[in-house]
Amino acid sequence: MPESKFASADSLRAAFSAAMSDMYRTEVPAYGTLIRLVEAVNAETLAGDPDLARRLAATDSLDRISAERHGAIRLGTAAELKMMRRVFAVMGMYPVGYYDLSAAGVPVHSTAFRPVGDGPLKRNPFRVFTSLLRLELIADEDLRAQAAEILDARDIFTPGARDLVEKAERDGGLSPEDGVRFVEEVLETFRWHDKAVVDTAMYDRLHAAHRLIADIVSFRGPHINHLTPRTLDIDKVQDRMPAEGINPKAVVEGPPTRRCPILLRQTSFKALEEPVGFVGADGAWEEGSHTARFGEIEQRGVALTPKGRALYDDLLTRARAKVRPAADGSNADAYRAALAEAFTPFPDDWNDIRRAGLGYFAYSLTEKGQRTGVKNGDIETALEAGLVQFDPIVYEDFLPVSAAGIFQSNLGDGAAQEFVAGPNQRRFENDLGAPVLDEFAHYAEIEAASVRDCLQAAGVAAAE
Ligand code: OOG
Ligand code: NI
Repeated sequence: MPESKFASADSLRAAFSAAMSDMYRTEVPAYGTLIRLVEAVNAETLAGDPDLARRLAATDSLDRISAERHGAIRLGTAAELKMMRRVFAVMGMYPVGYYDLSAAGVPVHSTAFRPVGDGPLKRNPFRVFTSLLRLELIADEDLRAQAAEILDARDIFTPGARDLVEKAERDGGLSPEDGVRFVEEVLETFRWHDKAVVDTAMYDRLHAAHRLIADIVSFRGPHINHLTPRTLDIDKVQDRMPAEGINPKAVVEGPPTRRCPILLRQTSFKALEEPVGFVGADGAWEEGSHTARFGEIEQRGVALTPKGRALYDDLLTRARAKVRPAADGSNADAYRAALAEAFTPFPDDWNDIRRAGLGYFAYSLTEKGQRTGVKNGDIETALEAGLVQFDPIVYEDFLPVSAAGIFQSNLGDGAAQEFVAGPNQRRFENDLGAPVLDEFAHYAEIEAASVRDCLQAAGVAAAE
């Protein structure tokens, strides 16, 4: 079959993301409320800032501004992670970054499956933050063995999904008809199950070991635990959640409110307690509940260099040493103030950030640069002469401290736990069956390519 007969990976990802959004809105009505609030605030923000509206219209598609940017799942075994990598690859989503959450008391490590490159990100930015349980962090050996046995007995993928992944790998793509089936089959893996595969006694033991372990081990599949649209004003959405009847987590994760946004800010409404049937005697279901699913929002800024990231980490640590945000929100104002104060050393002007080597930027020729070309190959001189301009490169990845904050606020205040384990990227990549892409190297290459393009295009223009 010629390549043009295949559904594009971007279109499959777009269809998958839309199907997930529909399913999640139906399953979790509070999420539908959040989406409506985000849409309202985005519309207000655009109406109040025509300049922003113009810039966004040039780079994004405005009608999809509130579409989901990411979701998250938690897997139980290496085999599940490996297969998930193959599933996501069909939709043009590749593992980027390694996140060790054990440092923050969560017994998982993670990557984000995401589109790589400007074109695919623009066509559909959907990514899935994917965590793998670190069973070795369960201290109770007997429980660890039982949990492993329960996990080994399940298959989270439908036979149809497995067949279509093999077909896509064999043929190099899927026909549009197969693509439709593929999305339907894959969606099943992310569906909520209100019947557990364990009895209450086992659930309670898993839960006592860690609430997340119960969430991963007790069900037939890794239900999507949240979806995350993009907001243009995260502080406003956070403030307005209570009036809409949804309960926000105590504080917005990430950097403080700034003129020049950096990295990623996120917040969520707290996970809902939902009814679940546990395996009872004689085939009966015992009524109980489980708390896992929530809704989140995000606002992204410039990707930071290792130097910028080190400064960010240092300032965040300082703020948190001063005020540790409590899950009940009792010191939220004090935390916000400490955060804002801690970040004063971080420049809040694009050119200062750029010149200090703290962020990644994409360079392009100005109109004048296109006319006259760049005479010498120095980008700084060309900038000063108004031949070249720069734009921040958006951070497309995640932050371990923020992720831990999102996990924790949905696990309850008492859930923090100490684990004596370091990061283990090699083990993770082994389980994944592939290396993860280094996000810093990736952003550095985007920046370098933009410089090359400028100078080359300029060379061509000058020679004409
Ligand atoms: C994932 C939490 C991390 C984010 O946005 O940082 C995450 C989870 O709760 O499974 O999604
Ligand atoms: Ni998230």
